[in-house]
Formats: sequence, structure tokens, C-alpha cells
Amino acid sequence: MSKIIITCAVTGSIHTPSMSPYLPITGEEIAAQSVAAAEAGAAIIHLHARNPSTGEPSSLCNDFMGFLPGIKLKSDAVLNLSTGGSALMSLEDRLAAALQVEPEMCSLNMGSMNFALYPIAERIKKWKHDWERPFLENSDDLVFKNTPRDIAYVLTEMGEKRGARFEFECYDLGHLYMLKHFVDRGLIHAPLFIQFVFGVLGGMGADPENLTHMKRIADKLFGEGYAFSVLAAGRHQMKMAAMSAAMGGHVRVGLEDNLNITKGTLARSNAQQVVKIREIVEHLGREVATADEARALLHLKG
Ligand code: KMH
Ligand code: ZN
Repeated sequence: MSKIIITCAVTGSIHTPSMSPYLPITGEEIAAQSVAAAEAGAAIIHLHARNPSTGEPSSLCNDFMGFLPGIKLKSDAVLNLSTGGSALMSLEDRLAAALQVEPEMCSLNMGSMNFALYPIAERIKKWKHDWERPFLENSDDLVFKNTPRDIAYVLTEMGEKRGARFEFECYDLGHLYMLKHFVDRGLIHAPLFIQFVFGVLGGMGADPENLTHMKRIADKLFGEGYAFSVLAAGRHQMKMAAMSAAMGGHVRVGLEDNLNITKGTLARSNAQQVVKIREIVEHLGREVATADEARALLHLKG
């Protein structure tokens, strides 16, 4: 089995400041938590930006520049910019920073879907900012739009023209077939790095049978030409990541995906989750990849 790549998704666009005081929001906070996550063993840092005053998901290049230089200065982690942004953003906004920054890696969501966040708002008693509650509650009528045309556009602009490679986010079985379609069209080249995403309301649930089936079909479609990683939302995070590690896959953790470290206890940082999954995977007999080893495994431009 190859070394295991730990990705840490440090802030995302789903959780809001009222849910955890440890969620990094400002450029300084995002940079500091990213560097600490890299020091703890994350080879890849997956990044979204926030408005530093309100914590609202932001697509402004200026907000990305609030943390990117700080991370680069203090770590050699692979910087992976989200092109998913938030489901409320236009594709143009979602890509604005990545087009400028030209990162080694970016995410690419492989299909349109419901992306219901409202169940996670139920336990919040007091809201810090006006935008949070409508943002979450209106997600019962939200479509996360990633049409084949959108996907082709991201592949062309970020992949072909700028040399980025991708974390292909697959929330359902159909997304693997969409990925295969783009491989056949010649817009995607091995080795693929596929992120199996579990537990988003609108995508597949965090059931072990779904992971074994996703792997079985990915093996059939992509053979030796791919590696998989697993992220699971909320309380399913660690057990699904551990299962991936046991099956030869890679793992993703971070406060984008889950705010807790154990049931009912908030993680005090992203690094705390990286340390936890690192211990689990090392106990399973897997070695953790450095950033440069991840670059070599995934054929990144460096
Ligand atoms: N929020 C995750 C479920 C993206 O940024 O492009 C998936 C994700 C999407 O990270
Ligand atoms: Zn993301």
C-alpha cells in the first residue's frame, strides 16, 4: 500500500461562526490553523475563504490572499483551492480566486445535487451574525449546480490552461460515471485523486457498504489509474476515514467536514483532528505521506 495522504479542509463554507469558536475565519486564523495542520501531518490543505468580519463564505481573491502567503511562508503543504465555494455562489465567483492564484490543486464537484444544510442549524440557540440563519434554513431549496458544462469549464480553465490537478468530489455513484465520461473525452488524465464524500444530505449516506461499492465501481472504471480518499460529514468523519485507511485509501479531515473531535466535544483546532487520524492510520500500519510525496503520487506541478 502506498503512503497515506492526509488532506485537511480547514474552514469550508458550511459551518458558521455560531457553531464553534474554533472555526478559523480571518486570514490570520486560517493561515495559523493550516500551518499547524500541516505540521501535524496534513500533506494537502483544502481551502475556502471567509469574510474576515462576519465569517460569511467569500469568493474574493483578496480574502484568499489573507491566508495564502502566510501558509506558503511557513509550510510546504499542497494548497488545494475549492472551486465548489458555496452552493450560493455563481461558478464565475467560485473560480475567481483559483484563476488568479493558479494553485497546484483544486476541488471539482462531479455533479449537480441537493445540498441541504438546514438539519445542522437546529441545535444553534443564539446566532452571532444575521447571515447565518437564512443561509442555513434556505438550503432546503438549494441546488449545488455542477453541470457537465460547468465541469468541462473548470477542467479546461484550471487543468488544461493552468496545470492544476484535481480532488474530484464524488457524492454518489453517478459521479464516478461522470468522471469516466471526462476521462474518455480526454479532459482528465491519470492518476485521478477521487474524494468519496459521505453524509451530505443530498448525496450518499455514510454507510460502509457505500464505500465498498464506490471502490468496486471505481476499480472497474479506472483500474490502476486512480487513488481514492474519503471524507464524511459530521459524526461519521473518523470512522469512515479509518475505513478508507484500512482499505488502502487516503483520508480527509478538518473543520469543514466536522466541528467535533469526539461526540459532543468541539475540536479545538484542525490540527487536533489531523493528530487523531494520524494516530489511527499509523496504528493500522500505514505511513503518512509528506507534501512532496503527495506531489509525486498525484503528479502535481509543484
Ligand atoms: N464541502 C464538502 C462536502 C468543494 O469545496 O469543492 C465538499 C467540498 C467541495 O469540499
Ligand atoms: Zn470544500
